[in-house]
Amino acid sequence: MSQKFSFALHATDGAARTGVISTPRGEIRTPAFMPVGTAATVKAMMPESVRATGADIILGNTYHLMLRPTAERIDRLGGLHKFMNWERPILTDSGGFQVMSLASLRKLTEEGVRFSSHIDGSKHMLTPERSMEIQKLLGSDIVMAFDECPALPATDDEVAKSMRLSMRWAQRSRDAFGDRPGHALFGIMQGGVTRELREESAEALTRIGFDGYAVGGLAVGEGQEAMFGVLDYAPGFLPEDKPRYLMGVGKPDDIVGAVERGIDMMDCVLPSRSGRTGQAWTRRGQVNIKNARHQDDPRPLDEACTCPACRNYSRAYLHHVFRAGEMISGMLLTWHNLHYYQELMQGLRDAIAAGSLKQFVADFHAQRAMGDI
Ligand code: PRF
Ligand code: ZN
Repeated sequence: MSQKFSFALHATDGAARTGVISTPRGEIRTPAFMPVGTAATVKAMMPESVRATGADIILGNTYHLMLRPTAERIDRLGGLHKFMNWERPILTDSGGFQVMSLASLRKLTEEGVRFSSHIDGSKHMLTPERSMEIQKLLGSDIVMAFDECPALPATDDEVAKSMRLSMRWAQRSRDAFGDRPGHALFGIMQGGVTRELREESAEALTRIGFDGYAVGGLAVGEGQEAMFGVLDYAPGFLPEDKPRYLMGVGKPDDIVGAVERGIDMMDCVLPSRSGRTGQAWTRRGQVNIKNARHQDDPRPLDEACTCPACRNYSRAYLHHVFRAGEMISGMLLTWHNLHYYQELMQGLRDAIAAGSLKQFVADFHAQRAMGDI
């Protein structure tokens, strides 16, 4: 019985890895994609449907839940898993990144960050200690250290100062988290696109010691080439025997490139958010269901896809319900997109296990180059 948190690597192919993270709430097959459930729901999806797409773990947000309905209320109601009816693992982000992108009147100090809620303007303070407390009240299985993610472009000096603050916060997060068997704490590497800063950050985190390591501070406007440039070396600075999580990534081709470079976990709002704005992701690339070319098309989005949107509905229907503003539009496209993402992850895991990742990636790009049907 594995009641503790652990990571077992099963196979590697080049820098890519496949394995299993074991937690008391179930196993997470890696490389893993985590759908985003910001406000205690993966928008437009029932939890059993999220599971049916193949997700082993979802992500929740400290920032949103502390403001509404509050971490204390979720704790009184039995924790986030029970509250939202998702029994499997949940990873929670620590809040700093969302404060910087969503809150107003932010004031950053050594202590933490003071801000006004984007919902009602109420004033709050997040510190490493408070973030650890909130994530504990939520009952998170994988807790993220409290960090700061500078917006790029920034000077090397700004990125270095911010990274060193995040490393001091990482130590405070570690101290405040304490020892919680079955729950994991992940550190977050920062350092922008500067190799020396990434290396310094990785060393600081490794010295503190975490159950897993995230690569933060990427996909913030630097572009795919610069991001892959960092991923060519950054995962190699981290312990081989711990999971590596690339935060907030990405498009299907970002995911494939990150996995090729040694990333084990990712999350992104893209499949769920774009499902609600009429964008579908398929083997052949992106499809805009709003486009009039679909209005008489009796074919499914993707005849090879086994999701409910593709098994039971035509492009003409998906086009119609989107145009009519019907709720089933977001439900069906989100389901399809999450199904596509999870199938991509399964394909990556199988290819790594078989030692055929190069061929898988070549096929992936060749199919996309063909364009939509
Ligand atoms: N830090 C945290 N959450 C994040 C990021 C980060 O750097 C990113 C960057 N892509 C997304 N989410 N805590
Ligand atoms: Zn489908």
